[in-house]
Parts: sequence; C-alpha cells; structure tokens
Amino acid sequence: MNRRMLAGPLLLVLGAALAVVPATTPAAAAAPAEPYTLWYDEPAPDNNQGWETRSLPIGNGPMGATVFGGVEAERLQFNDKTLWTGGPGVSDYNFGNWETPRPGALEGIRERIWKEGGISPNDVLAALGLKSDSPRHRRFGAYQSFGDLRLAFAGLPAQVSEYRRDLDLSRALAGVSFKAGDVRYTREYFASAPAGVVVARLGADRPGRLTFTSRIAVPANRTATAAASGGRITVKGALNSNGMRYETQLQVINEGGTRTEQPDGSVTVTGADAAVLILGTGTDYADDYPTYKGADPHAALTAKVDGAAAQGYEELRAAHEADHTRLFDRVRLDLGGVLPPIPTDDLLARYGRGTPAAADRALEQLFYQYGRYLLIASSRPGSLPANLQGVWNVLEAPPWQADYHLNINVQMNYWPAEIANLAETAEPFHTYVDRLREPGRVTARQMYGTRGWVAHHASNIFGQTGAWDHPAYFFPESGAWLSQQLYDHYRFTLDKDYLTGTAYPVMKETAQFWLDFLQTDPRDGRLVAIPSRSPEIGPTTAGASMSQQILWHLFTDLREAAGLVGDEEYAAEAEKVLAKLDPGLRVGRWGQLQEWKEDIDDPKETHRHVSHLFSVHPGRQVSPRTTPELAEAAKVSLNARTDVGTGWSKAWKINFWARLLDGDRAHKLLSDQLQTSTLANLWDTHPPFQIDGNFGATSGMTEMLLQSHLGAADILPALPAAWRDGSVEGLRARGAHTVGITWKAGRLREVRLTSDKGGEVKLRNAAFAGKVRVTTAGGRPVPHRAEGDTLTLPTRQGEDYRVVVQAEVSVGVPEGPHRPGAEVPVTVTLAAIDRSTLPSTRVTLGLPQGWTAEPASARLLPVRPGESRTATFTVRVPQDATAGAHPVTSSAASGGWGAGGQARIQVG
Ligand code: FUC
Repeated sequence: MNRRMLAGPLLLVLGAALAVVPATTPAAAAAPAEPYTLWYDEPAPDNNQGWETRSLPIGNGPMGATVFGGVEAERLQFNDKTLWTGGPGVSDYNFGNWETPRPGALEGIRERIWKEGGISPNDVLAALGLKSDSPRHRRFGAYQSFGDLRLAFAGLPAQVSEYRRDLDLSRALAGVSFKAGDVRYTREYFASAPAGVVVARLGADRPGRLTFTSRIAVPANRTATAAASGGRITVKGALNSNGMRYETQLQVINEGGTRTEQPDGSVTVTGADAAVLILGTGTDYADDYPTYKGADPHAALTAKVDGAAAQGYEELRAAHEADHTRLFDRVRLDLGGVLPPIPTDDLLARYGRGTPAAADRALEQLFYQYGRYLLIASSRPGSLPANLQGVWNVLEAPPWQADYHLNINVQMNYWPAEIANLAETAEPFHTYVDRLREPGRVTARQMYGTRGWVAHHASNIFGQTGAWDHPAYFFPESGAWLSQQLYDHYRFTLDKDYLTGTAYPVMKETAQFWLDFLQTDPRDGRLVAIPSRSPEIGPTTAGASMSQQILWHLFTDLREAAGLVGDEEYAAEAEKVLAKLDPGLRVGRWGQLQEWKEDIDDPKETHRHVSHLFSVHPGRQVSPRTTPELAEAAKVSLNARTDVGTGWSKAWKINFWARLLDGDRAHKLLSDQLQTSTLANLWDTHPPFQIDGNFGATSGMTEMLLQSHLGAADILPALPAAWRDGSVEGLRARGAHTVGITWKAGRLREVRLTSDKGGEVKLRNAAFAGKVRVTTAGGRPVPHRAEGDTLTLPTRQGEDYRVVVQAEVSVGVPEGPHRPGAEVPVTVTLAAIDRSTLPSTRVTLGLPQGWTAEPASARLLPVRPGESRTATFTVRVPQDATAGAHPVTSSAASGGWGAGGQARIQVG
C-alpha cells in the first residue's frame, strides 16, 4: 500500500466494498458478475521487478500488454507470441537433432541400464542429447519482449490524489485514474480479440487538459527504424539472432487539441480532451515447418490497425466486452467472499493472518477467476499456446526462455480449460501438439529408429523436438502425456469430428513411437520404457512409474478411441500392449507409491516434481474410490514430499489432494500458494513468475468442487471446512455436461445440470442416499435411480435439470468435556429443507463400541416442508471411555431413502 500518494478514501471504499451476493438459484446466477477486480493505490515501479510483481496484464491471445500506471510517465510493455530469437533463421538450427549419426548410442545406454540397474542421467544425455546450445539458447531461441509504449504527460504535478490502478477481470479492462489539482485523469486499456489490437483511451474530465507524447521503444537486440505520420507510429526491423522481421504500429487519435509528429517517430498531442491509441504487432513468423517463415507483417498489420481505428472507441470496447464476457461469465464462484475496501496487495498480504474469513474467501474467488482470465487473455484460437509466462514477457533472456516445457508446465497451463468451461482456449494447444508431429517424426527416426513422433522436455515455436545434453531434457513421454489431454477434450465435449480429425491421429502416431520403443523387461516379461526417468529426479532406469502410467493412459485411451473411430486394428494393437504393459503402480517398503520400478524412493526427498502421482492427477488409475490401497500409498508419498515447493508444485498438490478427497489439505495447499508463491499482481511465482501455477490452482479449486474422471460427476468431492456455504455455476464434466452446485454448512443442497448431448448422467454425493427431488428447470418430475451415493438420471439434449436435496439430518451434542459414566442428551433433527414432506421415519444413533443410547431408536412423525422434528436420546459414556472426541452418527431411514448426520462427544 502506498504511503506517498494518499488515496481518495470515499470513492475507493465504495468502489471496492461491493459485497459478493451469494447465488443460490440459477436466476441469481444469471445476474451480473461479482466485482472481480484487482486494484492498487500506486503504480508499478518502472523496472523489471515492478513489471514482474506489480504490472497488470491484458491480452487477446496473440498479443499481451502490461500496465504500469505511472502518473507522468506511463508504460505499457507489450508482447506478440511469435517474436522469438533462434530457430531456422539461425544457420545451424537443426530442431535439436543430431548433426551426425550416432550408431549404437541408444543400444549402448539400454545395455548399461539392464546391467547396472540405474545409470546417471548425465550419461544418457551425453550419448543421446545435442551438445549445449551456446551461447545459451542461440539456436533454440527465447521469447522476446516486443517493446514498450511510453507516454510522457506534460503538466502533471508530482503529487496526485485518489490514485487507483485496476484490472476488472469480468470486463477485461485495465484502468488508471487520479486527480491532479482540479482535473480527474482516466486511462482505460484493453486487448481486443475481435480487433486483434491493444486499445487505450486517455481522458480528463476538463476539456483541453490532456497533453502527452507517445513513442515506442524496442530492446537493443534488433534493428529498428521509427517513423511517424498521420498520427501513426511505425517501428520495424529484424531480430539480430535470426532475422525475424517485426513491425509495430500505434495509431494516435486525438479528440480536440492538436497532434504533431516528430522525426524521431514520436507523436505529441497537445491540449486535447481525450485520445485513443491503437497498438498492433506483427512478425513474419508462420507456424509452418520447416522454415517457420511467412509474409512480411506490414500489410496485414496496417489493415488491422486501420480497421480498428475506423471503428471508434465505443464500438471497439463493446465488441471486446461482448467477446470476453461470452467466455468469462460462464463460470461464477461464490465461496461467501466479501471484498474488503483494501487494495489487492494488502488483501494478499493479510490473507490467512486472522482477517475476516469472508476477505480470505474473496481473495480465493478472485484468484480462481484470475486463472480463467489469464487463460482467456493468453490463449485464443489461431494463436500459439500460452507459454511459461502466458503471453507476457519483459526480457530478452527470460527464465527458461519462456518456452514450452513439456514435462508438466504446458500441460498444467491447460488443466483448467475444460473443467472451468473455457474449452476453446485449448485450441492453440491442440494445434501446437499436432504440428510438433512433423519435426518429431525426424527425431524419432534419427534418435531411436522408430516410427511415430517424439518430443522431449522442452520446445520452442520452431518445432524443436530433439534433446539437449542437459539431464533434465530426457523426456520422450511428453507426446503421450500431451495426447492424454487431447483425448480428454473429446471426453468433455463428445465432439466426434475433433476426435477423428485431431485427437485420434495424434494419439495413434504417438502410440506408433511407443510400439517400437517399448522393450520387454527380462526381470518379469513386462513392457517398459527404457531409458526412463522420473522427471528431473533420480537415476535413469527401466520403467520409471511415471513413464509407465502415462503409457497406460495412452494405450487405454487409444483402445477406447480406436473403437469409437472404427479403427479395429489399432484397438486390438492397444489391447495387446495393455496385456503386457507394466502399469507403473507399486507400493514400496515404507508404504509409498513407488517412483521407480525398483523400491529406491528416499523418504526424505522433497523434490517439487511428484511425477509418480500422475496416476492420481491428471491420470485416473489411482483413487480412494477405486483403488483405496494405492490411494493410501499415494498419500504416503505426497506427505513425504511435504507441502513445500515451487508455485506450480503447490498447485499440482491442490489437484492431488482434491483427487485424494481431502478438501482441507487441498485448501491448505491453496492458502500456502497464496501466502508464499503469489506476487502482488496475483501472478504465480516459481520464483520467478511462471504462469502455470495460476492455471494449476484454478484447476485444483475446480477439482475440489467437481470431478468426473471416474465416470460419474462427483459433486463436492473435496469440500474444505473453510468453504462452508457457497455455490458455483457453469463447471464442465466429462460427458458434455454443465454443472452448477449449491451447498450449505458443508453439505450439498442442489445440483443444476445441462447436457449438450443428452443421455444418461451419473451424479455422486452422499446426499443422494437421502431424499432428493429431480425435476426439469420447468418443474416436471424426472424419473431417476439412486444406488447408495450415486444418482442416475436420463437427460435430453439442452434441457436444464435440478436435483434438490430434501432432507437434512443434524446431530446435536452439548459442549464437553463429559466425564466417563456421564449421561449426555443427544438430539437428532430431521429437517424438510425443500418442498417434499418427509414421511414418518425411524431414527437411530451409531455409537463407539460399548456406548449405549436410550431409546435404541425413535420414530419421528412426518415432517412438512420448511419444518423439522427432533428426537432426543440419552447417551451413556462408558466408565472406561478414553479422553478425546468420540464420533456419534445418526441415520434416518424410510422406504427407499436414508440420510445421516454426525457429531463428536468430547470426553475428558
Ligand atoms: C521444469 C521444472 C522447473 C521449471 C521449469 C520451467 O523443468 O522442473 O521447476 O518449472 O520446468
């Protein structure tokens, strides 16, 4: 919080104090979105650290920009996802492939692994990797800052009041406003996907008071010419590294006042009422193997900026907002959050430190939606996928080149896409994977002598599929992991054309690689990957758990998909592999899920990668619901790893604990991430800034509320105590369903469901063992089946359904401690919480061994809607009862349904 620039108190308080209204019905859910706004009372410092921790990001997919908000010197740093050094423009670029053949290299490594059990990853990469790319990443390249739009305002005092810089996630609008003397200045920024440009409007509430000079600065690692005419600044040139041509144009449109162009390529506006700026970028990159080169960007860029300039500000903004809200508004999350009237950096700093719970919940809601916002802003159809920093980068040499890491990071970027109802944002990711196949075929043939395609641990925008000689780089499983995500898109959408045209060809060609690469393990006759390494940890062996688990998913999915597209031959091929494949699941000597085929896990290892739990998430081999022993082993492994880790590692752990059905632990990891791995602008930090943790957290929070990887839509599978009351709208479940959920006091109240394709839907929650009412939105009763906690109902395409819980049972226990031998009055209350009358019901208590209740059971008379009835029992605490909390459960059951509650009796 800023001490120097005093915020105008009243305006800010009112602006931020709008409470989040809990949405309990679909009608309320359709109301305007909550104030999902990040705001600050100071600018971001004008340096790299200020950029990383405090600038506010906007983006339209291909382009991104960050707002600093300086009063006299405003800075908009901007990016275009195609501007990279390296690649085919560098004469000796070779897609990471070998320059000369290395006969016997793979066989030599395999022989040593069979003989020695495990060998050093350095040896593997020395034999199979490409000599280091030096100077660092000269050929591989790195994502580049495009430049900075600099605005120098004349006549503003050093001291201003009522300063506010904000980012409204629901409208994708960034803003700056302050008062200088008697004039209020405002700036509004957005990145329009329909127009393909970044737009700014600078205003003042008194006529003629806006005077500024705009110019564009670009980094020094390129040639650059700057010119200005007709209010249009054009800066263009080529990167020194690879000759990639780039161009940026800024159109300055003044309302009132005068405009002049200077020979240095800057434009000055004097005495205007307002001004609109339109910024566009282009390069001659094309996603086109092997040259990756397209046309000079000038013509297309000019047309784009001309087109946007012709539209006018209001029209541009209306189209932008309509486009953004179409995606953003699909999901609403209410955890009972109420934003307090404090800046977001203060909200974050106070999180989990005894502030009102409603403020913490508000930050969690904001963080959740920020993940969705960032995905919309950095990944739109027709552009490259979100990289390690989404689309935002201020440096010439960003961390890890801001590239595409394929051993978890790019996968994690897209975890929220389906479940958080942004499936179309994954299109760039699908296309990217699809296009990697062409270069990947060459690498597969050269390095391993196989069919199919392969990529390793990291790639660029130029089809790098080979491996560097750094030990982290050996990860040929990346393609199989990527394929799993492509097939999942089919599971969520049931889009047969996508399956046939995109996912299946990728899956099949990936499988071809593995059909040739897999070897029979002489120890047990099973098929294993060799060499194989658990990402970035331990020795290189045969059949590390993650490799095998990923391959189990690949061939299991392939068998299913081949059946769906009618490729019988490959369905049979997959079946054959699965019969012999080592599934990578073993419980080791300290009860852990083994990370390797050999029982060599170190219980003290706290490495950030927890790759052997791929089977828990994003995989589906291990779950407390289906494989309880393996799930226990997974918990042992995860506990040993501890809750520490980089931002993305914590985010992954939210997903793990959600899948292990431990909502409180998942929530603990979320709060750890917010407290220790989140920057003031709510970007995730590894450290440094790395965006996967933002996406992973949004995914994990969704997994706490809804899971569908085991067939049924599992409702509130990992609800933490901290999220006592709430609702969520618009989540997606596999099988092409949209799901809304309302809960109260930690228990399910209502599920809202719409099916894109109709068909039978299975829902899972303990409440379904009790009495529920299932209707269409119009109130027509829908026949359904209940078996234990699973409810099955037929659905028709596009129809809305409501499943409303009718009965709630609660147990009342007087506060303890109670002495051994004491008689404790325990009440069981049955409430008819919706419209059904609950028929006469028998109520019983479940007590610890040796405890007794009087009476043994009680009969309650019918309960009318909105009313409740209570039975009272006298529970005797045995003389030998130990001190501590003892569970008491209750059940109420009547013809075909039953419902339960529970509490604890404290003995001491
Ligand atoms: C993987 C991780 C690192 C980092 C990098 C970008 O290699 O092990 O932690 O996230 O990707």
